Amino acid sequence: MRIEQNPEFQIHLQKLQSKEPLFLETIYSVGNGHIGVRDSNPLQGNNPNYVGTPGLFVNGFYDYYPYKYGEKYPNYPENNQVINRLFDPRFIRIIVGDEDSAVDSFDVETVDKNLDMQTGMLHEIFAVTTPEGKIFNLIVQSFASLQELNVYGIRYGIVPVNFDDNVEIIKVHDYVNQATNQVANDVRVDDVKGNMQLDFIDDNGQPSYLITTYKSQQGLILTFQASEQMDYFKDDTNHWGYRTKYFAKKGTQKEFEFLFSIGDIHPLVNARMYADQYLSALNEKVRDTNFDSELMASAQVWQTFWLHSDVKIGGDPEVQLCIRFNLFSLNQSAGRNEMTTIPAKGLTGNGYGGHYFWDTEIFMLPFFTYTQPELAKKMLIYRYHTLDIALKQATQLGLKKGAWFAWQTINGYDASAYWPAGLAQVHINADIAFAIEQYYEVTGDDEFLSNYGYEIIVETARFFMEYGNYADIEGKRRFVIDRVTGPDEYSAVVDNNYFTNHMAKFNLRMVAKYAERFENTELSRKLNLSAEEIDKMTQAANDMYLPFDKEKNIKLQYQNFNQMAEVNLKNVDTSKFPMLLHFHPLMLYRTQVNKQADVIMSDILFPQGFDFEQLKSNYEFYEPITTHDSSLSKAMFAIAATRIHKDAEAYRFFSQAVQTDLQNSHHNTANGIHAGSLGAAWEGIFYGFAGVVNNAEYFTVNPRLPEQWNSLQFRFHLYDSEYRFTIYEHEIIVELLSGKGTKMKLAGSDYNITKEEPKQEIKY
Ligand code: IFM
Repeated sequence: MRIEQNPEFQIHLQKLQSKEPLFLETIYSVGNGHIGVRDSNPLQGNNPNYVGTPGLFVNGFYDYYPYKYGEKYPNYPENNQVINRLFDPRFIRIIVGDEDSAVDSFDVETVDKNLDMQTGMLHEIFAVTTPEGKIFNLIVQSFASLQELNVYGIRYGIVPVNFDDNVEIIKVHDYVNQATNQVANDVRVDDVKGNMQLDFIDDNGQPSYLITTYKSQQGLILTFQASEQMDYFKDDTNHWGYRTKYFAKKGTQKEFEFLFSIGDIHPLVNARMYADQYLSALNEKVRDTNFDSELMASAQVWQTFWLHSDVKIGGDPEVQLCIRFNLFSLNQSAGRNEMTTIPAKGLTGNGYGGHYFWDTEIFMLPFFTYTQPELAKKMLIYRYHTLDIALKQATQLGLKKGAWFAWQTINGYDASAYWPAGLAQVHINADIAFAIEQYYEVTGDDEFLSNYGYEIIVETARFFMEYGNYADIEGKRRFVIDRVTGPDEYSAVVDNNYFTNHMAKFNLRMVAKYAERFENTELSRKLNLSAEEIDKMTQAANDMYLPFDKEKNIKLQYQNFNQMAEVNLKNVDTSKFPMLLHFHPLMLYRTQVNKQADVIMSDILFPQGFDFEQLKSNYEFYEPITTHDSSLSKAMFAIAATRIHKDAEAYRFFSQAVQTDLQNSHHNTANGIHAGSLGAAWEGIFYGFAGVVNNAEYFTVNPRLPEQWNSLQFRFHLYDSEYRFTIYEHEIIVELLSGKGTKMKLAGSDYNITKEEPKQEIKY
């Protein structure tokens, strides 16, 4: 199979405005949800003075680092969890004559880079000059296989430009705790170095390692194979590797390829005890194969991905490229083993310690739920695997019942050192329940609901029953949820955050909605869920206090929001953005300044029967006081703007959101992609410009394309079927591609898309 390179799928260096090396390390990362490899300088990636964060991330492979608190109160997390950065598999040592890249400083200039998103292959050319002036081109091709998630391949080509001489290639990886010279004066970055141990596994004919963590007690096995012309060696200092020496001729290219097999994560004892067994399984994956055939197998999986998940935009090539990069990056980051999900930075950096947040459920999963539901399911099952921890966490913190999911975590335990913007974001519980219901509404997957989903729904609803209470407000008995932090992180520990209460209300209602089907089942016995408890939940949902300012016709972000000091953002010095890096948190919390969409989030997530004027008031009130310092914000305002027909603003916000990483618009892509923002951009298209509303009873599409676009095309799954939508300014074409079809409301009218009538062309 040969895949023709389609220019629309290439991230070519020339197209990028920034050429800053750390930014490029992120943008040109390759990954597959199990691993991610940053795009380091291949000759210097293991140099202690190298400025950057080169290396390999394995999703879920982390260690604990004790938090040092000035004042530590009960139940603060003892430890941070930080994703480990393993050695840099791109690193290679090249000796030209008597000059050695590991000792002498070779000058490495990037000539060109291209990431082919169709195949997942990164192709790079470097011009390398030795101190004595010998020049050679180093061509590097690499990929993380989507077919075989353990496999990473790299191929080096060497072409002498101005010399004939002996060249020696040495590929050794003998360290794990690599220093980073990245200066991180930013609360969003974890710059811990790592604290792993690397043991060589004796001698099975290729370099193989057991890498273990100290505190989290994890282990993984890793091995790599070289193409035939390389010799396996083990030197006096016990370093295993490959080497070869040859006489290089000017203008002649010689290639060397390596396939890494990077194992799954095991408990440390198992990893030690069964090392041989795990190793032989890993060997299987790279034996009797080569770079090209593994790349082709992986490229085929990428092709399938694009077939089902691509979004085609006519008339806006820049946005087109950005959205493709976003979808590509999301797919590169998605955990596929039910024990992991998507870190906020994907597997492209150690920003936020590699933690998982609500970003996954609210901003990224919708894309997967509609286009690769089986993958969304796996990531939701990850949450199920942390349910016991969430139950334990709730009781440890003093609640009688319910699950209190971690605000940010890898292993399920909360890892937020700063609880006002961390653990206090209890909306995470309802966010997870929301994503479960959304997955269920899109797939009708009963088995998932009974085996995993409903239990989470019940336990998160119990959380809100425990955390909230009744109070008299404006002469009425209301269910209130006090002392929480909503999505907006420039307000903290507030009473009755509209978004949180709204989400909790729906979480509580879900229990009754699905209760009947679980009556007298083993699950209901396990949950010990009585009719009385369900009634109380439903009652609390009905009595939920949702603060509203009638005069302004706005949903109030929280109960006392109107009392906070007003700030005109136009008067704030632009060098003070993002504000979180310049102001004490209290100076933000006491004002009406927002970091990100908050009230607007509930309008976006619950669009059914929305009130145009009300949404417009919310938008016009909240947008001017929002800094959009969070990359999750603009796409949400774009959706709201589309719904209230502020088309120019919608496009402006959307186009800024969609380019968050490719244009480095938050100036910190160096620390990793903003995976939530990339997913939010897809939502901007799906819920915004295409106008999709799905409330299980009806699937509706009400498009409103930006004037810059001639057309929009995408596919998605609904129940057992797959559809393709092609939208023009005044026409929707819907095609049933598989399955039996369903009823839909398209541009205000009802249609029945069936096998017999699989295509409809609707003028609107
Ligand atoms: O989850 C987000 C939060 O909403 C804003 N601060 C960063 C977090 C991780 O992306």
